Amino acid sequence: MKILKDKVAKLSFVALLITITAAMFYAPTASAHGEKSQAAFMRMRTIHWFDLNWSKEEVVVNDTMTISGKFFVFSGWPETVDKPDISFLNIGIPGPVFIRAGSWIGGQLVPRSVQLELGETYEFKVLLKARRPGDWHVHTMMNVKGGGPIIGPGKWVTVTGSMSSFTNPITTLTGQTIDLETYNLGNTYFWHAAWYGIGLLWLAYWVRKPLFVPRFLAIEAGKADSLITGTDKKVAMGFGVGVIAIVAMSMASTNESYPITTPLQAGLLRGIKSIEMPVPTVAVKIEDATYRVPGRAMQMTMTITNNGDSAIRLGEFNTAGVRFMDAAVAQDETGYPDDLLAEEGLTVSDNSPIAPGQSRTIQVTASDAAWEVYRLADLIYDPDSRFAGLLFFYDQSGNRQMVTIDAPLIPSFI
Ligand SMILES: [Cu+2]
Repeated sequence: MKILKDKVAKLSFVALLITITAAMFYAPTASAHGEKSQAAFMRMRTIHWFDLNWSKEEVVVNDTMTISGKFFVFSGWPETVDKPDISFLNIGIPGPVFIRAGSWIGGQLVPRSVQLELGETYEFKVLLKARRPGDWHVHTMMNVKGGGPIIGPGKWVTVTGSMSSFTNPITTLTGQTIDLETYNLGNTYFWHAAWYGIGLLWLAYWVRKPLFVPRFLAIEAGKADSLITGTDKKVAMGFGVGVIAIVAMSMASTNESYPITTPLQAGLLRGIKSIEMPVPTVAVKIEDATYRVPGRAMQMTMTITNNGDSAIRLGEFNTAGVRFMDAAVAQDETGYPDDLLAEEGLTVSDNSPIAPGQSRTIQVTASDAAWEVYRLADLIYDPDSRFAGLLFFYDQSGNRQMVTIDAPLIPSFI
């Protein structure tokens, strides 16, 4: 009976080990990012990305591409999300399929976190170098401490070539040129294998002995002391001393080989330059906004007042990276991702030019499957159903003005 219990215990232990190991090595390829599952209010009321440009749709391994554009840090930032006091400009991709060779906000290199101000618009650029061939969805992204990664629009980019030719050469501060892709990789493999081996030896020593149930019974019977023999103590001490000796010796030899090391740099960059946006001469008041669930359309009644000196028309409504456009006024010429572009998604009851000094109340409908596909309509189930976005107005000579809107959204199920 005792032997049987022991066998079962050992087998269970081995099975557990196999399960854990399998879980570590099994990592299926993710085909999407879950960008659609990020709460709609997070995408609509935090960072508004616009004027985006992905410089290439196809890149060869080792070649570079840039993603550039602007983002507006929404003034009506939700109370439930920490303010972007510590933010990091990032790119949302499935793992290191590109490396980020550099990123800039307002022309300043930002390898660190930055402090962003609500209500400001910033210009940014990220330089990427292709590493792994495949079709990848490349998103803009802002990591906000206390707010999580806030994902921006994504576009499919194809990387061609072969990953084995990828190099990432850099010159260290001591003048040595190394390839970060393969630098000291042998060392990494060696230490992983070495510690794994030592761990297995340690396990093997103890697994030979009676395991859980017999040990439990021995302890219950008050014979706990008999479970650890003199040899056990010696072996354990040997392992302890050995491990400390290996760490001390390898640390000494590392210090000797690399006398100069600097820690990874961290810290916060303040005073990042934002774009001086002209004060809009268009005033927009949202009278009401409803979302019609069956029609996948949002309808807004808004009063637009033109305080400027040239006539203007509404050309675009942009929210969560989805662009609803009135093709008669504005078209996209940047190759914006199709699924996020509703070229004729904006219907305006009267979109004739609004003359200077004039005020007009209009019905604006933004309709596209993107409301459902991108799950923005989930907003209506929030306890604070508000939407927000950017409106772009154009005058006859093509000048653009940006106005932000922020209002409650009432759903309609009929
Ligand atoms: Cu994606």
